[in-house]
Amino acid sequence: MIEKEILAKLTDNAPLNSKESLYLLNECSIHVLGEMADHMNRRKNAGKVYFNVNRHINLTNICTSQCAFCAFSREKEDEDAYVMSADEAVKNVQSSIPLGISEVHVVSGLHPDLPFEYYVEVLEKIRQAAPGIHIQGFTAVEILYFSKISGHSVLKVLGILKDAGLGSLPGGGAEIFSARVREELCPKKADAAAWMDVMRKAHSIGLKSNATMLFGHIETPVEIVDHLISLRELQEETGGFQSFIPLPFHPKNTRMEHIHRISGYGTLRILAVSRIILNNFQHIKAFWIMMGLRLAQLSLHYGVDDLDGTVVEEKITHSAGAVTPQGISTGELVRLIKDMGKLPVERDTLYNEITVYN
Ligand code: V47
Repeated sequence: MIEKEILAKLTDNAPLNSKESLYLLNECSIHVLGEMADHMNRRKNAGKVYFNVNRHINLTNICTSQCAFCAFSREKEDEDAYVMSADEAVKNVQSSIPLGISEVHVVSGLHPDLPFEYYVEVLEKIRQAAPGIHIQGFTAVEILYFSKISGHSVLKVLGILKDAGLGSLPGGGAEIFSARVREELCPKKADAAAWMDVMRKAHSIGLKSNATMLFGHIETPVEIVDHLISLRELQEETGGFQSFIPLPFHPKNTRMEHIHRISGYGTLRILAVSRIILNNFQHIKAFWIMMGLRLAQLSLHYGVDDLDGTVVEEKITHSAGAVTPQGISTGELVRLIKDMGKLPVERDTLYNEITVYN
């Protein structure tokens, strides 16, 4: 009965309520979920699967946040703590230009003493050295931190960064919005309302962003559904989210090593449910670095229409035990997508099509 009601809503592109969403997450068969998610995805994106050629840069691993799920962060005194100079960041970008990158993705720890001006300098120097490359940088949590260390309002911080070359915001730092989970996993981190407020302000000045959800740890199905519905409501208000990226938790080398990694089955269910609940998001992205290539490939039939990416270097998940390669060539990605009967499309950050691989 409830499945019938859900199907009727999906046909009308009407938003599902919490009860219907929980039914999908907890009870609905994976086959039905896959069918619904794939149907919705095909309606939104036809058979296209997008990818972009990008490079991730993590300016520093020194972080005051000390989140329990993070294996990347270090204290200043640690032997393997590092900070890149602005010039080193530029060199990293330049070394990837021959690989055809159209985007650089900059996310870092909350460093205790780097001034806000350092981040502005990084942007300006990257823009100067590589003017054609879109800079997607700084999670909402970093933006709040910049506001704190600079004394500027969030809106002013965003304006300064935009003027210095920032093109859009990544979706990190959202974790799970539940206050209960944040209290346990990341008590020092900005709360859900603050994360949303940064996104609202970024969207209001024309900066698009992504959104994420870290799952497969201590969250409950209700908390997953609440997270997704909160994002859908904010998207209804601003329309500024481009894609949603569910991130499966990697426990290795974290303070939560006792948790078993979520199964491929569980991951596919969450991807499919995300596609179905987020009916006003155009794109659902699989970060194959965290999911593994094979599962990411399979996810293309469970609502995913975007694969990130031909990354050259990734530190956050690899610190937490990911065994996926650090990067993948465009050729490999194209083959992987075609093998699933889908049409590979290289895109830029704002989803303009660069090459369609017919
Ligand atoms: O916020 C940290 C997650 C995020 C672990 O916007 C972990 O296009 C799994 O947000 N296991 C940062 N996940 C990365 C991120 C991202 C990645 C790719 C694309 C985009 C985008 C954004 O990584 C953090 C946190 O949720 N994370 N540690 C871990 N052990």
